[in-house]
Amino acid sequence: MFEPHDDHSTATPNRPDPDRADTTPGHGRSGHEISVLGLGAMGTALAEALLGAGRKITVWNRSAEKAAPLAGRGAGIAGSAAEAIGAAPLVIICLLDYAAVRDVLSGAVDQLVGRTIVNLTNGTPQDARDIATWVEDQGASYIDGGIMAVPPMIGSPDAFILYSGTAEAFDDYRQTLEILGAAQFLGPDAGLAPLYDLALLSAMYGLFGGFLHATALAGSEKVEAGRFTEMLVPWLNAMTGVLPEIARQIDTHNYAAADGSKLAMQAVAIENIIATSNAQGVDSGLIVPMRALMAHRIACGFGGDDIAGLYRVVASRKRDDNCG
Ligand code: FVH
Repeated sequence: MFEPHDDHSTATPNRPDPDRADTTPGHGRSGHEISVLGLGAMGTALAEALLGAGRKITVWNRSAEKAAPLAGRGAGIAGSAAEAIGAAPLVIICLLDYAAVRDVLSGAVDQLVGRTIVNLTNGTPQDARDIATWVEDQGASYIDGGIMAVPPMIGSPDAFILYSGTAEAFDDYRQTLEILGAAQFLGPDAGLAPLYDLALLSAMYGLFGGFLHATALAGSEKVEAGRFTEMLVPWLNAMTGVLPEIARQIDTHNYAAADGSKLAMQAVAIENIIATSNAQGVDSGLIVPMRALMAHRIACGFGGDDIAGLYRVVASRKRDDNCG
């Protein structure tokens, strides 16, 4: 089943049909410019932002009922993923995982030729590289993306999205992609966007993990999370201000503590955090690995390093190789 948005039917293009041709009558089979596959929290936000910018879109979701509110706003509804892919030259995919993406694309081989696939699903660099090769073998262009925003931020100036893959296709559709959030292109290797995405998310989870542990520790003496957070946020803001200096130490391979905050001193504080967590009945699982990293670096003879010295330990999985 396919419910066209209008009746400007044209032949399916056999090559990507870029933004610069947006004023021509109709791009896909129904004149729709963009198809959005996946209407979870994020896919819905993406579709709403495109509709809000006046774009003609076709949407598809495995559970069809999620498409109904968008149909009410003028989106065309495709009855299958293959129909959605065939309906527009630009196809934006935002599903739970790459297994779902592979499922959906492999059922639409005949529709892929000439499309540009922008996959905003979270995955690994290898996932992205594998699927890029497969998609390109089917005659389509591939761009991988990492969304650095939560759904309510989509379309706002705070959202940014990382892209990598076919540069020409990205240039063609940059204008459209900028509707969703600031578009940052990282290069032709499709694996780069997921690599940056996962690295940024890793920093976020470190922050959230530290926040949860700190709040639980304060909470063990009935300090309310809200009250504690009033103190925590300015402290963390001050600490993020130190990150560029730590990055400089990493880039110059000069890890010596210049300001007196030596690892040998910090290891005592970490030990006290763990001992206090245990004494207060708080799980110390989030902080214990930090102690192990510090112990290793100190055992290598680098107790005079700043926290930046731990980069040497983290950056190599082989502990024997990172005492340099
Ligand atoms: N929401 C967020 O905060 C983050 C922000 C950063 C980027 N992520 C990534 O975006 C992908 C989608 O996330 P989401 O928030 O939309 O996730 P859900 O609301 O859980 O929706 C999942 C959609 O995937 C569909 N789906 C799942 N499995 C399959 C499958 N085997 N075949 C086809 N579709 C599938 C699901 O369909 P349904 O359950 O409604 O039928 C939803 O459309 C994700 O990679 C995040 O990491 C979001």
